[in-house]
Amino acid sequence: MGGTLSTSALTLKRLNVRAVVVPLRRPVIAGIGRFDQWPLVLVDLETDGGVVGHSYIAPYRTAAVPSIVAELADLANTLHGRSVAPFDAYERDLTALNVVGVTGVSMIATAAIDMAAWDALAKQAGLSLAVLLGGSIGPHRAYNSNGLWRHEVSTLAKEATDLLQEGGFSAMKLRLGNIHLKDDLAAIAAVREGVGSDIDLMVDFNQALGLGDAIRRCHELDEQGLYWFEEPIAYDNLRGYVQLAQQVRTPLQMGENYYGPRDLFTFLSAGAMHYAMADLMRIGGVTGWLRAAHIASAAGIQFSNHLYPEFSAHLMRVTPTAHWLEWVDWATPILAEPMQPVDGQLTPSASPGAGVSWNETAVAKYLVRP
Ligand code: SMN
Ligand code: MG
Repeated sequence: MGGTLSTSALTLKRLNVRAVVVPLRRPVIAGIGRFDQWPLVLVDLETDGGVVGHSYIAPYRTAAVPSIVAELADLANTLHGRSVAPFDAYERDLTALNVVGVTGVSMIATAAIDMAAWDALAKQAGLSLAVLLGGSIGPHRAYNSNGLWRHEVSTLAKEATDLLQEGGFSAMKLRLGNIHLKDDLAAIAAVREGVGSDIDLMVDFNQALGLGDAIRRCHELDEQGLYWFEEPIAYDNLRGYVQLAQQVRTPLQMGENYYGPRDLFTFLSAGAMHYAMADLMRIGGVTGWLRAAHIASAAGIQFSNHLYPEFSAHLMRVTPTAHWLEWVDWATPILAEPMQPVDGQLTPSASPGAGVSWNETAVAKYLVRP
């Protein structure tokens, strides 16, 4: 990592990690499980000068929080007294964690620190994160992902109408992957009954199907005018995705479960999908996103986010093939200044940093012991 001629003015003093479990307005029910509430690990990266970088990550399972908090404590030890340099930290963390694996908890902890470090750097510079990264502030089209889970079909038409109205949206995502085709068709019909056919309707199978069933199901649904088919089969079934991508007419969307930019490279270079997305917690924070976004852009593949709309809205501004922003408001209960969708678009915070800070009263209310 060539020399130490110049370093950022920020030196890490302490990493403060807390965990909250917040309520969800609508339970998340998908092929990967049911989640009635949502754990968030909150990271405060305190620096000598008083600047504090913030980030949160959401590991789905409350029971997984202690392992992530423990890994964050491990990484914090390696950072103490060092200059805040996200590139260097990312490389150092993953080199150190190689011995226990560089996916899973290792990447999640690396990503959480990386995001907080970028937030601190942007605050120190007095710039919004998008601007620090060389971009500008502006709105980006979003789809409302706050509902349409795999619950009772009779509720879907009304819920779709609600989702449309929550922020002037014209796009939303329905979760499919029922055992029988007729139930997937009924869910699509219910959404269309609620909001008509003019909206962009993405569908997400959350890895529910085997390859054979997926080939059949995707062919059967190809006539439905859906915007994308997301994760029909197990996310790591590379050969299966390559076969599916050659067969379906509706574009395949993949990537929320990729750990680090190389996973994206592997699937993209094999021709395994038509659209890509990244989840900041798994792709490796801001540093991992930037690398992944440039791989996607070089391949000419449109790139979306998965969750984390606050940081992702900044990163879309420096993503050459930026596609759709996924809007979820799941961190809103503990954020001091939550984002607000307007006319189906989201604009990153113009304040210095990423715009993620805590409503401490709410944090105290939802705090859990890690
Ligand atoms: C999803 C997100 C969060 C929890 C479960 C499922 C889904 C998505 O895959 O892409 O929004
Ligand atoms: Mg998904």
